[in-house]
Amino acid sequence: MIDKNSPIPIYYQLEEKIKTQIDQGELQPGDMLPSEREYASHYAISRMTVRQAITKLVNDGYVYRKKGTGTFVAAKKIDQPLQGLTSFTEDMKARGMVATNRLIHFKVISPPLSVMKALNIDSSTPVYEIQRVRLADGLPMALETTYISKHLVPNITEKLLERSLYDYVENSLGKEIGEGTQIIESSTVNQNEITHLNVKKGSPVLLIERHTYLKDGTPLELVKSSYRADRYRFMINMQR
Ligand code: 16G
Repeated sequence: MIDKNSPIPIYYQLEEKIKTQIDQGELQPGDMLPSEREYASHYAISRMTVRQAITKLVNDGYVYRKKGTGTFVAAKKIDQPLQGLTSFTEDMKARGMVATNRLIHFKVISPPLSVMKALNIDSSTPVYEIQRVRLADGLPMALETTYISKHLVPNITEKLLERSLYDYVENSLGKEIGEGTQIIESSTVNQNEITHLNVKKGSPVLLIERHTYLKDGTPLELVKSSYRADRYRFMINMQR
């Protein structure tokens, strides 16, 4: 029950209660939450307080509101470890999900300065610019733009981009991927991300820039991705 004499705010008690129900599986992804009115009368608290708790849960990605229908439990966030240098396809496979890709654009360009620097090439080196939506079990997770030198990774085709790029580099071209660096920062979606990630204006995203190198030190790729912050969390193990 809710303890009205507790110094813990009532909205927070309700929020924690609903969170526990979600974590313990009493409320499953896709389930509709009771209405504000039902919560209010069940716990004898005000609707304003209920709204405050639910708004907090919406902002933290636990539930989402559907206009004119109600509030629903959101899909669980994916916890992505930051230790290994893995591909999207491998990440999804590791958690029993199926990765698919939707190709947005694919062309050969003359590289802009930032790409020249990242790939250590000059402006005369043609570069593939690939934009794909990465989906897990059919749900869009990230919008990813990859720059990769055409000389280093030749013969990329639309068909191939339906599959794993790392698999092509390693198993078809026989090149060994060595290491990468990654920068993660927060932002909100732009118009392109709203369209392709199927989210509302103002939704949070995690912007990731990855620089990947082959074992011999040659820069392999520059990748700029926007991950849905309501679907993804990054996890790091720390030792002392
Ligand atoms: C991940 C990588 C991306 C890489 C891709 C290869 C991040 C932020 N990005 O999405 O740099 O190009 O995997 O995936 O993790 P694929 O082999 O499945 O095509």
